[in-house]
Amino acid sequence: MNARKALLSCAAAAVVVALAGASAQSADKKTIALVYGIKGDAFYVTMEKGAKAKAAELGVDLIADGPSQWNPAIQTPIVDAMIARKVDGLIAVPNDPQAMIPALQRANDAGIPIVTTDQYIGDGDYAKGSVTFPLSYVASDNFGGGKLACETLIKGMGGKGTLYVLVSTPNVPSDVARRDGCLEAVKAAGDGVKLAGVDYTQSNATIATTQTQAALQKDPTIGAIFGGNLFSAQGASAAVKTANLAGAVKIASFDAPEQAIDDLRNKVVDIVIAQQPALIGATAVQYIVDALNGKTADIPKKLATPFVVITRENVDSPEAQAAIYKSE
Ligand code: T6T
Repeated sequence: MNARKALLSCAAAAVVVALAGASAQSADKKTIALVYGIKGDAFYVTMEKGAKAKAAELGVDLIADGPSQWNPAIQTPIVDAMIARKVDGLIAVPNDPQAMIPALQRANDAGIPIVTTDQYIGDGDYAKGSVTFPLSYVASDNFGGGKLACETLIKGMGGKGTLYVLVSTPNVPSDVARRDGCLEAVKAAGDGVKLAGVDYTQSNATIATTQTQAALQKDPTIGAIFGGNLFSAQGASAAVKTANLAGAVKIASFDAPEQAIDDLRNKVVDIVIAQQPALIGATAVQYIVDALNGKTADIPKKLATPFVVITRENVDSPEAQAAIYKSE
C-alpha cells in the first residue's frame, strides 16, 4: 500500500469508529415527549423551551407536539403516536381530566413514566385520588392566582362595582380553579361587588372579544374584567380598546404574552399574572429523568410553581422581563 492509500484507509477506519460511537450514543440517549395543550399558544411555546433547555442540560432528547384545538379527540392520537414511537417518558397537558385518562393509561401500561403539567387527570390527587399513576402534577396555584387577580381588580374599582369573568372552558381544571379563586374574592368583597357573569372562550381570542362586547353592552356598569387565560384576556382587551373604555374598565390578564405587556404599558391592562411555563416544563423533565434513573422517592405528587405579578411599576425589572412568555 502506498502512503496515500494507507492514509485514506486510516481515515475511513476513523470515520467507521466515529459513526459506531455516535450510533451507540444515540441508541442510549433517552427521548422524552411533551404533548402540550394547544398549538400556537405562547404559554406552551415557553413551556417547550424550558423543557428543551433542561433536556439538553441532562443529556436527553425532547420532542414536542400538541393539538391544533383544545380537544381530547385531537390530542389522543398524538399521545398514541408518542407511545408507538416508544418514547422513554411523557409530559402531558391533558385537554380533559376524564377523556384523556385512557390514552395516558395506555402510556403508563407501556411502561412510560408520566408527568402532567398545567392540567391534571382524575381529580388531580395522584397520591390518593381517583387516578394515581402519573408521577406528578406540576402547575401554578391557579386558585390563588385567580383570587389575587380579582382582589386587585376589586381594589382598583375602589372596593365596589361590577366584575366580569372570562376563562377558557368549564372542564379545564386550571381555568376552573382561576374562576373559583376569583369568585371567592368577589364573595369576600361583600354586597358592593356584583358579578356580571362568567363566559367560556374556548381559548379563542375572537370569541372572547365578541363575548366581552356583548357583556359590556348588556351591563354598562362593568368596571373590571378578569381575563382568566391568555386568549380570554387578549380578547377582552381588544373589546375594551374598540369600545374606547381603556382605563375606565380595568383588566387583569392571567398569562404574560408580549401583547399583554404592551396592553399593560398602554393602560389597557392593569395587572399581568405571569405563570412560569419554562420552569414548569423544566421541572417535569427533571422528574422524568429522576424516574428513569430509579429515583422516584423524591418526586412530589404535586408541585405548585410561583407567579410573577407584573404591574406598570415593576414591568422593567429583570424579574418581570424574564417572566414574559416567548412566542417562538
Ligand atoms: O393559561 C394557560 C394555561 O395555564 C391554561 O391552562 C390554558 O390557557 C393557557 O395555555 C393560555 O392560553
